[in-house]
Amino acid sequence: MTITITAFERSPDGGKGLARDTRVRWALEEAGQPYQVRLVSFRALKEPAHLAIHPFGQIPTYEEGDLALFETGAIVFHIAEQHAGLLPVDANARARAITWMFAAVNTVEPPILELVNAKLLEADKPWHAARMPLVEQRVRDRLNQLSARLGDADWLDGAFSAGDLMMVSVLLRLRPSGILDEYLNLAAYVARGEARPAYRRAFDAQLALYAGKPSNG
Ligand SMILES: N[C@@H](CCC(=O)N[C@@H](CS)C(=O)NCC(=O)O)C(=O)O
Repeated sequence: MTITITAFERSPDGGKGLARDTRVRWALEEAGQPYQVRLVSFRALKEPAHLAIHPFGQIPTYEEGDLALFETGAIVFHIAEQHAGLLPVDANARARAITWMFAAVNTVEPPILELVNAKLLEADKPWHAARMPLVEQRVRDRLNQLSARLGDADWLDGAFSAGDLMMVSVLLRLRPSGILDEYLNLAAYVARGEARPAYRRAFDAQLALYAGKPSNG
């Protein structure tokens, strides 16, 4: 059955791989599953046809036959459950990998998003400069903990899993801030994720769509 995902018609990052379709593409590449992409404009995101598959009017979505999914955590989990390579076979190791997926989107991504949004949407507010150190500290608090847990391991829990795929994807959004590079082991962890052939294919596929196109629209 054909898998169709959605992505921005014009990505705000111009193809730097920070839009969340990249993590779904990456999971599909790791799983060796072909897919097609339907591009959606910002206006169409909020129109009934798209809202029928994504109640919050966002990308990415995932469609396969009768199944329509939204939320990257759920989509990557579904892909990992259906195909080998992203979740360990051992039941306890599998449960731990799933725990890391939740940790990525539920515990690590929120302070990172707060930072991204503060820079993007609040820079003109009179309280912006006073608030930024607080927002950055929340990110560093989480990274201190994650960095301590990762130590000098390659991946979070043994072999690479969907937990790492989600965590690396979440951390990537921090790179432009420079904070990621304060943590040598986390920066190396992200670079290991980016070096995976499946990630490269996913990144290149989204870049090919946006290269040379204006990013706003
Ligand atoms: N929690 C959602 C977040 C999805 C999300 O924020 N998507 C962004 C693109 S990366 C989007 O569609 N933004 C446009 C909008 O919210 O209008 C997920 O992980 O899938």
